[in-house]
Amino acid sequence: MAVTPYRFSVGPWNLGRGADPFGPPVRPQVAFADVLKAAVKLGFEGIQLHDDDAVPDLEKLTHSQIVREAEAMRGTLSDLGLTAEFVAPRLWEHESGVDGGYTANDPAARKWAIERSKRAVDIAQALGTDLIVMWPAREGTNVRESKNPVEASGQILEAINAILGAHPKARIAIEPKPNEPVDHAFVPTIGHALALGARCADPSRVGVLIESAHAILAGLDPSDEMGFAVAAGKLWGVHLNDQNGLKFDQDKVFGAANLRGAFDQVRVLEAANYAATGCFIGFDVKAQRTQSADAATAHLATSKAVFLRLVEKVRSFPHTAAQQCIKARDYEALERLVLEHLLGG
Ligand code: 3MF
Ligand code: MG
Repeated sequence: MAVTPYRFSVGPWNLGRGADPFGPPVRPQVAFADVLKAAVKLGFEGIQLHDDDAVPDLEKLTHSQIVREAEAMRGTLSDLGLTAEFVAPRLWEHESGVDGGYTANDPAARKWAIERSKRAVDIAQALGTDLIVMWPAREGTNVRESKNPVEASGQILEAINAILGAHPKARIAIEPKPNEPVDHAFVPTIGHALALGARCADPSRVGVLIESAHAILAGLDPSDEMGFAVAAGKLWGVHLNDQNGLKFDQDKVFGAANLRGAFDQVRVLEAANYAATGCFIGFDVKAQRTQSADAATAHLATSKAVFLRLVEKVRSFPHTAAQQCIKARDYEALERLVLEHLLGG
């Protein structure tokens, strides 16, 4: 039987300018057309888009202008053999979203957030995808007493229902993250995301997108988070990357901090036959600040190469020997087997 190849995707923000909270940009902005060229060159088929990546300045446009621009973007992508994976409403950069969108204390801001999310559904439909990614970035608090967590769950649910109501085919993948930019986020883990999905108007249309680093920031194992979502039939996207413990969100190259952890994630994806679902392998990785502009796509090439090497490692894993170790409850022998295999022995 032929093995379904993996499909890879990338977002324009992964070709960043190298700015961090302590210093300005060090590389010129990569023009959108060049992002697409780089994606093609690196063998990525899917483009992940924020609503305003797909339709710049969308807040200044009418509804029909937004749809027309999104349709034009679809043409631009398909001319290059690319396809839009998802659209994510970028609520966290707009002044109305300063206190969060769906859970803002100001009712006018909450209304804005829902309206903007519905526009993201229109953009997604015009781009030919049903998938909306919801990263609830500022849906949380820096001062715990500033919001009511019971009300916040209800407000997020209301937003989910509004998005689902915007189009009968719209599907949402919630991308949880425990902190950054807020201190405590209301949707920190896959368990929270799935529980919200189960309570919405149409649970069949809500799933999750798991980012490795976000799980690590929550003190969890990304491969177990993936396994939990797979068991529920809800793993609709991944943002593979790496994270060196509990720090700022590093978006390191996949496998760069914990190669065994990366192997374990690929192991779950392989066991789930993820490639056959048609869902994408996305990388949410940042180029290092020291990287020169002409080499600032290497982090993507390396992440993809590491992923494919790890697929081979999973496929060539000595399963029978592992089963014998497990049967004998000799977990030290299993540990050795895994490490030797990863070391190439
Ligand atoms: C932040 C993220 C985001 C989301 C993206 C898609 C900027 O930690 O991971 O990347 O992935 O906005 O929703
Ligand atoms: Mg991400």
